[in-house]
Amino acid sequence: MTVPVPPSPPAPAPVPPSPSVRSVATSDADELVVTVQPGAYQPADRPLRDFGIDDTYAQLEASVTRTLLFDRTIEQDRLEMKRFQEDPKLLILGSGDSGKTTFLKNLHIHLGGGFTPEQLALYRVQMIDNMLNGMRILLNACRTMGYKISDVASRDLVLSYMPDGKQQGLPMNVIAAIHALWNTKAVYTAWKSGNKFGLQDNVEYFLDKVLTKGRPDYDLTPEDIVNIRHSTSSISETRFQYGKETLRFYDVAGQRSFRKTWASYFDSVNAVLFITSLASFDQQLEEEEHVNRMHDALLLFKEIANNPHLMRKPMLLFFNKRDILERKLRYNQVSTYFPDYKGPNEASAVTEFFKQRFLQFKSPVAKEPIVQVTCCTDVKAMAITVSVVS
Ligand SMILES: Nc1nc2c(ncn2[C@@H]2O[C@H](COP(=O)(O)OP(=O)(O)OP(=O)(O)O)[C@@H](O)[C@H]2O)c(=O)[nH]1
Ligand SMILES: [Mg+2]
Repeated sequence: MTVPVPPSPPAPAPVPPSPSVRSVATSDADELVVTVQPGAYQPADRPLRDFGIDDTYAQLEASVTRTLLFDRTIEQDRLEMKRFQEDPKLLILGSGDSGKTTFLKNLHIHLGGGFTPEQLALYRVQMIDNMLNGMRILLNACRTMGYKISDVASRDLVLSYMPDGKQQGLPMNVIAAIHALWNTKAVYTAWKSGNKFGLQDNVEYFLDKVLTKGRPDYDLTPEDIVNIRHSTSSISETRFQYGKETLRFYDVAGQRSFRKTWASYFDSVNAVLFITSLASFDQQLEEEEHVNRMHDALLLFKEIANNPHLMRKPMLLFFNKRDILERKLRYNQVSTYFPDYKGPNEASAVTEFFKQRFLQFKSPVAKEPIVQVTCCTDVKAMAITVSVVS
């Protein structure tokens, strides 16, 4: 018996290959997603029903654009991941106020070609804030320590002035008041004891020149920018081109409460730069006032240097703020804070002492760290350090 063969259906019209059209299967459906290069698809090229889409051209174009964006994001993510894996990455660690962000600013100056107008405007706000707050902290310290301020009008003006948060300068009467107060014996005496009440290191730099730097028409210099203090509160990535390579630097927030966020970076970085402040031997932590900052930095270094993800990676160790150490040693004894220090109260011997204290915590499997004694606010001298790091 012969079974009648039904007539074959008409063969579908062959679809001409087009480089501008491709199909992508989505992960969760059999659905065919069509992506078209922008402007390449013309409705006359192929009827919409070829795509199984019964729709208007405008709707197709809108869906195509959406899909294209999605598709590009996947492609961009893949490329970004590849670049991330290949680019050298350096993690900058250390306690709060040790100079991590200041080092990064030097990278901007020496590798990055400077700052944008938006960054400069933000730095001006921070500089004005540093000047005003610096003087307020000094005035409060004078009250606590019983140093009498005779210029009551200037004091009240500085304590009551309310900046708007976007201030690019100070009013002339406030500038004059800060200048007058800065030149009094009471404020000077309080400033010398600044380590006892968490005074920022940059107060002298800015208040010495408040008459010019406080004005709204003053142009910031690179030196001003590296002296500004604004504590970091999250991890940021900055990329610099160095020859053919893209270097990625990660600046972290150094205060204790932020340190748990660092660990997620340990695995992927290629090297660590640990910065410690030599000026911290007589200071207490901002976040925990009974803890000496140098003791905190030593314990932190011990933890970092022996971390299983980091201990075999190259490490740079900066002893920063050598200029402040030199100044402090004129009126402060290291042995008061580190009774086991028996050497002379002089910068190079003290630096060597701290260097040995840090290096004793180095892991036995680690390579010798590259040690530099730095002053991150000395922009010219930092050019050499920046080239060593890069
Ligand atoms: N005189 C002097 N000041 C420095 C030096 N390095 C940094 N500073 C100042 O110290 C202050 C703190 O520096 P930052 O770079 O903000 O410190 P950080 O380590 O980023 O601190 P966090 O963001 O809180 O973790 C700023 O006012 C800097 O200008 C230095 O070598 N000498
Ligand atoms: Mg910082």
